Amino acid sequence: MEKITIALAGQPNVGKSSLINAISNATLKVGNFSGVTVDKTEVEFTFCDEVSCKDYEIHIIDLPGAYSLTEYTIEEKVTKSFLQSDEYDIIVNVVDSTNLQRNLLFTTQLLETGKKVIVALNMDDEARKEGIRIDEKQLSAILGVPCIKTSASQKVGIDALKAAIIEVYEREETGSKVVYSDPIEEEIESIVTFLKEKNYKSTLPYRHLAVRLLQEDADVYKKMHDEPIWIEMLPIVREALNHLYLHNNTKDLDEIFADEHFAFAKGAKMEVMSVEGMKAKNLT
Ligand code: GDP
Ligand code: K
Repeated sequence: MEKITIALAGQPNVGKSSLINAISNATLKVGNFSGVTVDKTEVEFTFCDEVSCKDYEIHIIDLPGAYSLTEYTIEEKVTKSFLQSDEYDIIVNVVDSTNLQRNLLFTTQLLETGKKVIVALNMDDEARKEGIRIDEKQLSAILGVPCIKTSASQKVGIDALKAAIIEVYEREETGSKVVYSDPIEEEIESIVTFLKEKNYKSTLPYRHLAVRLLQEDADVYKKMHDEPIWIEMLPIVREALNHLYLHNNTKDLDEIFADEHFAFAKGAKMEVMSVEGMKAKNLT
C-alpha cells in the first residue's frame, strides 16, 4: 500500500485539529518534535480512493500553528525546518476563510518551499455567514495549487479534500507559483537561465531555487556551497542581489520579500473575494 505523508500547516486556531478529527476516525498520537518540547500530533489511517480503487495509507503530521516561516518563535522554527525536510509528500495548508489576506501571507511562504501544496479554505460556513464569497477555482489558478472549501467542525468538504490529496500525490509537478514584481522576476529569470545552461541537477524546481538564492536562504547556501557550480554561480546571484538592493533602495532582503508577499496575498484576495456581492477590489 502506498503511504502519503501530509504536513498540516496553518496559523493558530484555523481548525487544524478539527480537520484531523473530520478526516480520520483514528486516534491521535502525541509526541515531540526531535530535540524540542513542542507537541507533535500525528494520525494514520487507510483510505480507499473510489476513482482509482487504490488503497492508501495516509499519515498526517500536525505542525505547530505559525503566523509565518520566520524564526521568531520555537513553533515557527520547528514548522520551518520540518517543511524544508523531505519527511513528507504534501503540505495541506489550512486557511481561515474569514481572514483570507492574512492567511494567504503564510500560504505564499508555503508555496515558496517548492513542495506540493493543497489549500483547505476552512471556516467556509463562518465566511458565508459573514457574506464572504471566495472563488476557489480562481484562487487555484492564481496559486497553481488546488483550493478546497471545508468546514472542518461540520465535516463538510472532507471528501473533496481527500480526493485532492490523492490527485496531487499522483501528479509530477508541484505547480505552485508566487508571482513577484517585475524587477524580481527579471532576476529570477537570469538565475534560472544560468541553471538551465549548466543543466544543474536540482531537487527543487529552478524557479524555487532561484528565489531561495535571492532570499539568501541559509540551507540552500550551505547545500550548494561545496558544489562545483557554486564558484560560477555566486557572481550571478550577487549581481542579481545588487540589482534588487538598488531598485528597492535597501539591502534588507526580509523587508523586500515581506513586501512582495504582502502584495501577492493582497492581490490574490482582491481577485477572488467578494463581500455581499461586492468584489474585494471594489471595496476600500
Ligand atoms: P487549530 O488551533 O488550528 O487546531 O484549531 P481548532 O481545530 O482547535 O479550531 C479552533 C476553533 O475553531 C474551534 O472552536 C473549532 O471548533 C472551530 N472550528 C474549526 N473548524 C471550523 C469550521 O470549519 N467552521 C467553524 N464555524 N468553526 C470551526
Ligand atoms: K487547538
